[in-house]
Amino acid sequence: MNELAKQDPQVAQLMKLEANRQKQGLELIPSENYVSPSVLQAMGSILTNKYSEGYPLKRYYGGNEFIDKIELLAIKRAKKLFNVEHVNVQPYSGSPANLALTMAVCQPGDTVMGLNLIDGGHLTHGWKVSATGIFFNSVPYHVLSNGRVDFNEVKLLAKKHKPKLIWTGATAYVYQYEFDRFAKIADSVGAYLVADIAHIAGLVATGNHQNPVPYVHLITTTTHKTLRGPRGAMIMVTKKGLEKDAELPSKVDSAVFPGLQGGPHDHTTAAIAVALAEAAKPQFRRYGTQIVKNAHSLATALMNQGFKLVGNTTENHLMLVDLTPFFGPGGGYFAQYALDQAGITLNKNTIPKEPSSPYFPSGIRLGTPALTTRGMKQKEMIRVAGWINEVLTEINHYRLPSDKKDRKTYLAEFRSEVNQNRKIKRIKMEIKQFSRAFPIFAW
Ligand code: DSN
Repeated sequence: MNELAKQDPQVAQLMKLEANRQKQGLELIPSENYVSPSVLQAMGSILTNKYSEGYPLKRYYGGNEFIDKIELLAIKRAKKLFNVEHVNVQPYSGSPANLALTMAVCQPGDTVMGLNLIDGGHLTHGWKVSATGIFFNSVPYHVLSNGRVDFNEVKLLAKKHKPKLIWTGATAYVYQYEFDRFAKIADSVGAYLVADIAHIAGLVATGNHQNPVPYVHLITTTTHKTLRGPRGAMIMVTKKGLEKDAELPSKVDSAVFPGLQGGPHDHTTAAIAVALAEAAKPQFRRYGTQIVKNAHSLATALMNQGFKLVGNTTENHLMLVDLTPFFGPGGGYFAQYALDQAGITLNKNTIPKEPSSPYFPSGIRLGTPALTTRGMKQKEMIRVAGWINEVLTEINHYRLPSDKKDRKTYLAEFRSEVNQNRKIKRIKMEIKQFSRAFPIFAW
């Protein structure tokens, strides 16, 4: 029996159940992945015992001889992998990284532009309830009905509002981010341009996405999505960034610490270093290519089953399905819940020109990074699309009540019916059986 199970059987049992859920289901949330045993080992290590406020060789605590080496190694690996001039590996995760970046180049009240949340953008690109929208003047841009960024609007807004900072990047965007087009606009108004590559970092590292480095001044990324590292983040400064503002590295570093954070999470830093070394290997290059092939295969299979995909395509690792033909407005909730019961995890998500609301959106978002880590290929994607179709066809008679008062009872009945549905139970068993052939640490 391991130590945790002996000392705290309650937590150990819950962790075991979660491990089983991860093993026996199909993970299609495009921002999730499975880390390697090495990353896991670095993360769950004695490095968590240490305090290291400050930066390598300039700490406010003693005893950082080895921590300094670990952080410097992570920085060196990140600089090499992404071909950038400066890297800060200390942000706790993507949201603090994005707030720190905004603090680094903007004063409170300065104007920032980012993709509107409902259109697929991220909270920290200036959404009104995020600190980045509360303390800064946020001017969001939008997508067209095909889901593509409306570059005419970006141009007009940038000219009118003269933003200090423009974000590119998204959480639910099925096309390549067009860094070159953004750069023309940002440069024309003298704005800092930052690429948030959290979703696509692994694809950028493997050459499966346009590289932002020649076009942007700054890059932020989480390290746990397609990059397949621990839950953390990095802020990077490019050569173009240094040319615009030689102070950018020190502005970024002091915004992270002491501006926003205290001591870095040294166990995460070590795990980031490990993940960056893995991402530099040839098998990771093959992994990046396979993610995109799988996404293409899944998108095609879904469309062959009659699903309506935003943009009728995917150019990266994720796709958005417009479920209004299935459920009318607000059906994302039904789809997410029923698929979850069948062992398929994905997100309910807004679609362009969303006719309902973010909590009851009309679409779903799904992607292939995690299934690809398990070794699945195009053929398996066809099977996955088949199960999604079976589950959603089974529940396509549900409709979200337009009167909010009626929703609680209706949804409780929906959940109870789905929980008892024999077909969904049967699919769950099939998926459990199927998943056995794809162990989580396959590579
Ligand atoms: N929460 C992440 C996602 O799922 O896309 C973005 O931060």
